[in-house]
Amino acid sequence: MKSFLALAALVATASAHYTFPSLVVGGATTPAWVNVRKTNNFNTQAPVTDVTSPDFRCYDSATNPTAQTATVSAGSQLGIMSDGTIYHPGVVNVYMAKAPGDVGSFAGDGDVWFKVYQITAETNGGSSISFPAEGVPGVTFTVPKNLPSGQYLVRMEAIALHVASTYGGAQFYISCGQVNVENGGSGTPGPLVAIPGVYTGYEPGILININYPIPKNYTQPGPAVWSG
Ligand SMILES: *[C@@H]1O[C@H](CO)[C@@H](O)[C@H](O)[C@H]1NC(C)=O
Ligand SMILES: [Cu+2]
Repeated sequence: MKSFLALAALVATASAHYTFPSLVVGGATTPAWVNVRKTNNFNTQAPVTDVTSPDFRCYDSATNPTAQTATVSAGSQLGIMSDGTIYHPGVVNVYMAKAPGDVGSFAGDGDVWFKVYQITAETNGGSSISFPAEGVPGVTFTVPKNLPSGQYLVRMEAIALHVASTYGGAQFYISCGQVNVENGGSGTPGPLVAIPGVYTGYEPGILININYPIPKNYTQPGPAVWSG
């Protein structure tokens, strides 16, 4: 009985966490880990907490994954879907990086990442803070219309802030999908950042107590969104 309860508790804990194994292309959710590189936590669903770790990029050092590349049109809707919901309170950033050639062999090294989408927190002068990304199954955003055609990594980053009041407490749920963008434009995405490198972990939106005192304002981590 005791071991059953321990197992039940473990399962309950694990089920509260999440991965992002699917894209949503043309309104259809792709099967798990087909167009998204399989992450180390595909079983445990455990987050990354070290923003300087090489695994902070695509969290796939142990799986050595290959993925298929999904075709999307610039200006169209692209989604990223979890295996449940974004259970914890927090915020979302979506980054992209252009591969010089085939994205399947692109590691994403260097200052190549730009932000295409975010969901931040809503504050109210210290009387309340809310997290629109909390509890949703996934996110959908517009592939920037002026994004040049070519192959890209798309990196989902859901930052859970429920225990973020000490350094390393914020939990990052991340994965990288592969897309081939068609019908693109001639924009110049930026600002460009390296991942890891984009955060130190001391940003006010990462090292934060969301409970007390209630934050008066919230600063979304990372560069501004490039909307093309
Ligand atoms: C709120 O704004 C102040 C002043 O700009 C800044 O110092 C602080 O870090 C911000 N807090 C958060 C949680 O973003
Ligand atoms: Cu958790």
